[in-house]
Amino acid sequence: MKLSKVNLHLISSPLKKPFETSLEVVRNREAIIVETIDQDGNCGYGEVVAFSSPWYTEETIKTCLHMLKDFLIPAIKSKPISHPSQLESIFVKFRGNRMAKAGLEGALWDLYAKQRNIPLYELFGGSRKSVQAGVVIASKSVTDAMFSIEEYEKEGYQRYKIKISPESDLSFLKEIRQNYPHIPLMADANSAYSLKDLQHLKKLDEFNLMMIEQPLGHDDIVEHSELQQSLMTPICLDESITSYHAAKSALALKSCQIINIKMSRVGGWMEAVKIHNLCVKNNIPVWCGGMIEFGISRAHNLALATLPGFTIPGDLSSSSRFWEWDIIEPEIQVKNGQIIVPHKPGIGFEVNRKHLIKLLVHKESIVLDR
Ligand code: OSB
Ligand code: MG
Repeated sequence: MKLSKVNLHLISSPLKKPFETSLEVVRNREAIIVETIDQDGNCGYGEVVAFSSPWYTEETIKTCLHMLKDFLIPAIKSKPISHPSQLESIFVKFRGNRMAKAGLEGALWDLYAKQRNIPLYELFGGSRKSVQAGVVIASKSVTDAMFSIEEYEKEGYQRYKIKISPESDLSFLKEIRQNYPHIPLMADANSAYSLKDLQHLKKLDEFNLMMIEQPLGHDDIVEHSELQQSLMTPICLDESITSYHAAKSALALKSCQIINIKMSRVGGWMEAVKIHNLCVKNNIPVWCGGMIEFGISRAHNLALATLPGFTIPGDLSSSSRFWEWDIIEPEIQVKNGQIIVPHKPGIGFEVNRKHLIKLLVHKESIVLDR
């Protein structure tokens, strides 16, 4: 691929408003924008979406910087690559650290597609011209959540996801269903329950939810299987699906009826597409999860969601959902509940340099040729 340089941009931005989950309140977001440059000056972009602390996965922005600088980038420096699919065998000797890998892998796929002058989704068989938009409501106040739904309704979102916990679930869901009996609604627990809550969880069946996401342990597959047998509402797994093999186990044990695919959580495009193909073969619908990310990661997600198995609206919302300024041009826009997929080469969006510099905390460059 005639690589010449990798730039790592550490950026930081406050969220428009706090994102409140059962585990953590996110007020500020850091990310690493990975920029790979070839000898002709083409640039590819990826985004590392680990959080500043290890509340969602074990990785953090700092562990990812360490992995990129001390292992992943040196590995592609010592072994020149002609195609991004080679990363799978180059990275195999480094366990885990999937978000760090996904950030670099994404940048190389974007660069590769740009070198060939084709949209990235075409390399993976994506074909959808627009994707359905979904939004997440993450507030501990019912009043605030109701206000948010009213606002998002104006953009026509096709699916609403609320964050729940055993303390607040029934009051939130009752209030929402009283006011919006028919909106496509799902709930994400981020592991807030255990099997002891079985009788309580059964009460959620009456709210006509599209699914309940990751009710039990973040690393569990077996107990979700037990729970699914007692619930009418489909279970969707998020945190537990860390790889193709985890997805295979979940399907074998019937632990879920739906899978949330986040390419960052599973290590990048290749693993995400393998999980997608497995799910298509087994008639398991998938949707594209979000990470409160900036536009680079959202652009990759948008491309991923054009694949045929992505039949449920994902966590794909507008740039303005989280950010005063996003770092891509144009920003991601939701119109009538849809996001148009750009057909320009690579991820199809330009980097907004002015905004990137405004959010920049630290930059490092690693030279690859020679
Ligand atoms: O559990 O799906 C989750 C955001 C950060 C970490 C975990 C999750 C989320 C979301 C998606 O719910 C939010 C978004 O980016 O739209
Ligand atoms: Mg989730």
